[in-house]
Amino acid sequence: MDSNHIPVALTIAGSDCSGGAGIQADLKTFLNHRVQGLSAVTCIVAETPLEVRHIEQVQESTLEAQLNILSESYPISAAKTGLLPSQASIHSVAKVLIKSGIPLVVDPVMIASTGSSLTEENTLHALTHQLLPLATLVTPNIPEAEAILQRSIQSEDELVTAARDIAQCYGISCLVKGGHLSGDAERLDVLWHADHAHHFRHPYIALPDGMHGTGCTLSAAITAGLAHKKEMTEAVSDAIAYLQQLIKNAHTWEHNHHSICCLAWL
Ligand code: PXL
Repeated sequence: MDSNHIPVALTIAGSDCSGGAGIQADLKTFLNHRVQGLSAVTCIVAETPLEVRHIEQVQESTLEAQLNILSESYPISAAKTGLLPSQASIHSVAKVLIKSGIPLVVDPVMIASTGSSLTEENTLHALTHQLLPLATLVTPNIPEAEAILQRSIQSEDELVTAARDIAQCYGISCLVKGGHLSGDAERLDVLWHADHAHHFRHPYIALPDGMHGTGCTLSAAITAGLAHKKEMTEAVSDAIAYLQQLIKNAHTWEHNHHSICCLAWL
């Protein structure tokens, strides 16, 4: 492989018109990692980090047409899923990916940082039964891991057992992000991979008001690392360090008496 090689990665996610999350965050992250980004749009969300106002789902046939033409046409090295708003969208993605064998990172997006639900009620079952068995890695935060496991997670020990149980249940790797646990100084993310727990401890940085898209950006950075053929632990470790830098240097605008901000992709 020559040093000019540019791997191709695919994101299957929703469009965030404010550009901080979803497809837009993923493509910016791929670009920052020297990865050619392809995208299949699952829904169009009218939102900012402060408000989710409207969601329109893309028809199944439109989603499948995007997935089919891309998988026929490009040597995709890795793929990720973000917001899959319905059972039907999960079914379409599973149908195309089951044939592909492409390394797949699943970010099990359910709720926006505003607290608004982004998915139809019955999607969790389809996600766990149809998509997780096809994944290489799933990247839940604590509320998402609690939904998958149907139990609460309240300590770092429970973070480790959650990562292990999800990984073993689906025969995949699992990164549970501990950002929602309390404490001032540090946060722990736990990767269960190849029968071992890997601990990633990092300083706690409070997210500025009006920020979203950290989960999308982290999973896209991991996907970019896998597209570059990094080992899983290296891809995860590098992606966490990358996201920490972006949060530290986030850019804030004042407008109409509120603050709104964006990760520092530039
Ligand atoms: O941050 C999760 C997320 C993912 N994808 C889209 C979103 C959001 C949050 O708002 O809008 C499209």
